[in-house]
Amino acid sequence: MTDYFKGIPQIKYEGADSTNEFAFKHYNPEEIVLGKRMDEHLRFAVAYWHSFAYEGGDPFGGRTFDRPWFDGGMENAKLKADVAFEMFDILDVPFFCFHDLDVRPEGATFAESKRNLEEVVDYFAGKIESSKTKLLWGTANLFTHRRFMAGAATNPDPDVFAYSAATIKSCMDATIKLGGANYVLWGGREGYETLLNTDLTREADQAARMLEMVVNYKHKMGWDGQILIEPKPQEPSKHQYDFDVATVYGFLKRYGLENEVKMNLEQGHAILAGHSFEHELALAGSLGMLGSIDMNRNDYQSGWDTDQFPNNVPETALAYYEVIKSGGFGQGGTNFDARIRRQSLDPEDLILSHVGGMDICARGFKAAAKMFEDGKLEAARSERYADWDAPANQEMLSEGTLEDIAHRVETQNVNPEPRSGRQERLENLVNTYV
Ligand code: XLS
Ligand code: NI
Ligand code: NI
Repeated sequence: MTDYFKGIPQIKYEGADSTNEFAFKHYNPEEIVLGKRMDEHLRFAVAYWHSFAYEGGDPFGGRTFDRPWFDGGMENAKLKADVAFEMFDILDVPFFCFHDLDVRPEGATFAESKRNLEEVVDYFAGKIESSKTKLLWGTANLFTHRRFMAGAATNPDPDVFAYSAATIKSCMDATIKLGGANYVLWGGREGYETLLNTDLTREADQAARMLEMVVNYKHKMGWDGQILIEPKPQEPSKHQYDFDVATVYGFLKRYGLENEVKMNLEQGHAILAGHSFEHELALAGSLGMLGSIDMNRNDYQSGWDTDQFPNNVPETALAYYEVIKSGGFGQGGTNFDARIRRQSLDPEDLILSHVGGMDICARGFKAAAKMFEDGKLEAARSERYADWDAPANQEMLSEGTLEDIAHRVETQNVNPEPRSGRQERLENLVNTYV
């Protein structure tokens, strides 16, 4: 036991009337909703990078946090792991997620970095054995070190492509060894700073080749985890290739990988792409591409990817509604890709941010479940399209030709009568749940 969280109790569900800061008011892991426990629906995960590696920096200033595991080598990596698993335990969170760089010291060579990762992974494996917390997903950090400044798979330098492939292999090995459920690829620098020096055709082919090798390796290892791409339109790149769900789907189709890869969707990234989170989720659901989510929110004034904890029930309700509609998470989950603000210095802040986030998600989820069970929204949606059931209309979608349709419109005097879209009525309906 470290003494990092000393005095902080295990967080328990106490119900909506509780005034205890260190308690869940809405997230009751055992509560049965839609026939399943809440913890099995939501599958919460803590993001290692934000909670244990983030130092409090912003573009104008460096470290504000004072964590005893910052700086230094393997001893501190293990101290960090000890504290991390203590936090998982306090929150009773079923999963965590990590990048290689979050958990191990960077070595002087690739081989040394790999050995460091293996040592930490062995340490994690020991902890996972006696912990309730498992690995939701692993990933490689292919964006922080300067070698990746012009991309990883899409770099003009083939040595960077090779270094990235080797890094991905070691991170997939770590994920598989730890029993992870998914492997995520987020290409923060797979894009460009200026088109003037960029060959779009080559870079797309390189990205596809890397992904194909990842998929092949997954199959070779007989691993049943999901490979997930996480879309984001920009930041840190001026333009990122995996812009949004639609773009990623087009890319996967172009290279024949659409049945091998799904997506990890992030609230803040959807907003940066000019969409709502529910748009991205609905489209992924419709394409059969929804794998997992990164839950957070951006600051709506600054326009940056500020990775704050969610705190808006109506927004999370609409997001979870789409998740429920597409059949739930399966192997995915709700990863808090969220960090506390740089003035939130205390160990309590780390805990209570997650408590609040989990409660907000639980409220949103329960509202969404109720809305789904009642079926009124879906009934209204179906009714809007009901005329398509008529045989003459079905025919337009199958063998009808332009000439047939033109003939029918003319001879039967088809004359469309506009109908209300009822938007406000539907908004009112949704507001009865949230
Ligand atoms: C950054 C991304 C990153 C991925 C994992 O914006 O959200 O945190 O989730 O590499
Ligand atoms: Ni992000
Ligand atoms: Ni993310």
